[in-house]
Amino acid sequence: MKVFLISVNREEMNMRTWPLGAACVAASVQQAGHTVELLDLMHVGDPIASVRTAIREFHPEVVGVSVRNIDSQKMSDPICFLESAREIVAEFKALTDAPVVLGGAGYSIYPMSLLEYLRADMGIQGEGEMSFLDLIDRLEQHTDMKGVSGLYLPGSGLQGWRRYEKDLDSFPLPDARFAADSIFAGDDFWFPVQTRRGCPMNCSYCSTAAIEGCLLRKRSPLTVVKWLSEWVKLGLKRYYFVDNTFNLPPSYAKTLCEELIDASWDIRWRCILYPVNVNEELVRLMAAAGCMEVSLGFESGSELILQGMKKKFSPKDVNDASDLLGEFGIRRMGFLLLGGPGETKESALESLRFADSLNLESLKLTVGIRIYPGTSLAQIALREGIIAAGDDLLQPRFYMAHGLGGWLKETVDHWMLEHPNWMR
Ligand code: B12
Ligand code: SF4
Repeated sequence: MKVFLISVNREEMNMRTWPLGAACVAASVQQAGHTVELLDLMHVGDPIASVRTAIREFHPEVVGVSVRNIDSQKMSDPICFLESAREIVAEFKALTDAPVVLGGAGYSIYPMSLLEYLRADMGIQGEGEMSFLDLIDRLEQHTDMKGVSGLYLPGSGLQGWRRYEKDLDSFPLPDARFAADSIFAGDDFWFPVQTRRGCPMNCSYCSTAAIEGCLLRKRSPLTVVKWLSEWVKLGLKRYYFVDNTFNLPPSYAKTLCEELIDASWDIRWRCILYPVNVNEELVRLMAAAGCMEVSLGFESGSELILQGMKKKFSPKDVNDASDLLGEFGIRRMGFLLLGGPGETKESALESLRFADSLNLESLKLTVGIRIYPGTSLAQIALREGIIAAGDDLLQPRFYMAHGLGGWLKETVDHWMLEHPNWMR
């Protein structure tokens, strides 16, 4: 079959990205012997014109649409990205009979409401490698869709329970054919690499369980290094480990670093750390393996707020991790999430002072927390009347502690004036 995959992610950022999720699905489709093309609209000036050209030149029999970001997650200036995605789906529907199948992180959070909103033919919640192939086979053989794992159809909903592949090594890794030439130009591109999926940490506001599930699943470190070697050969020197928690489990993180050290490549990488078990042995290995920056998502400096967010670390853990990383010359980008349940002026100031005391290289502040369906934050917001029962939360809705909004915004603005390395 001729399969066209398109990433509709249009968020503008300083950092260039590559649609890793769509590329993983494309690799799986290619390995099964289908013809596949991938178009990343992030780097395209006129998306509709690109879609028309693709249909004219490729004549797809199935179209997969990868929806990653729903909105900017900014309470003060919420930008919803769904309108352009809807136009793109409409263009496909107008110009071809090929079924349009949704997937991706954003889609997985809203499998039914986004299917209806974007007016697509079907959607697959969760990882696409197996389910999308199953779907293509059934389309090819004209058999019915009952039982396709994670598949949603308009009107009838879920067709088969989601399955989570435990051994990620069984999935092919995307190759350079799916990367735009532009990512090889310049040295500001951080090539995304995923070693693990799923997160068991269950933070109160987080949507990751809907996207990847709660069970941590891995690729073997050897497979990861083998994959990286292909990209290193092509000249890519910067990598971004997009795993939710690079350091969990610690034994995996250490083995991966050791493999990278053994490979002796001249590469640099960044990753996301969960501030527990960040000890000297790990940080030393990370630094030796090429880690130059970590995202340290501590979100608050108040013990009470951290407990409310269901974080399993204390401000002291964050402080210790941050100091160690600093000692080994690893840049630290911190994250604060202010205005959640229980937040008061005192706790917000405690967090700002705490972030200040860490002397981080940079800090991203978010004021007001985006409410995602199925989270404990959504339950709290419902109880407090911030959202209504039945609100699918597709249009951005935010939690802000009662009476704190205006004060918090002004206070954060004031602190930012004095901290040029802080951003929103
Ligand atoms: C790493 C990351 C980043 C990095 C990206 C680095 C890079 N070079 O790529 C950075 C820091 C830049 C980033 C920025 C942002 N991010 Co971010 N990010 C992530 C993270 C942790 C991992 C994404 C990833 O690469 N996953 C690995 C790939 C393989 O998985 P995947 O894309 O989900 O694909 C699989 C399935 O979804 C499915 N699939 C994908 N496409 C398709 C298509 C079809 C047809 C099918 C059937 C299946 C399918 O199969 C794939 C393989 O199994 C996710 C959290 C998460 N766990 O998903 C958040 C996440 C995607 N980010 C999010 C947000 C909000 C942002 C920002 C808007 C934040 C901000 N305010 O600035 C920006 C936007 C940036 C942009 N340009 O899009 C949200 C999106 C929520 C939403 N739906 O709106 C997430 C989900 C985090 C969260 N829980 O809130 N991010
Ligand atoms: S550790 Fe990160 S990915 Fe995991 S539940 Fe918490 S916020 Fe989500």
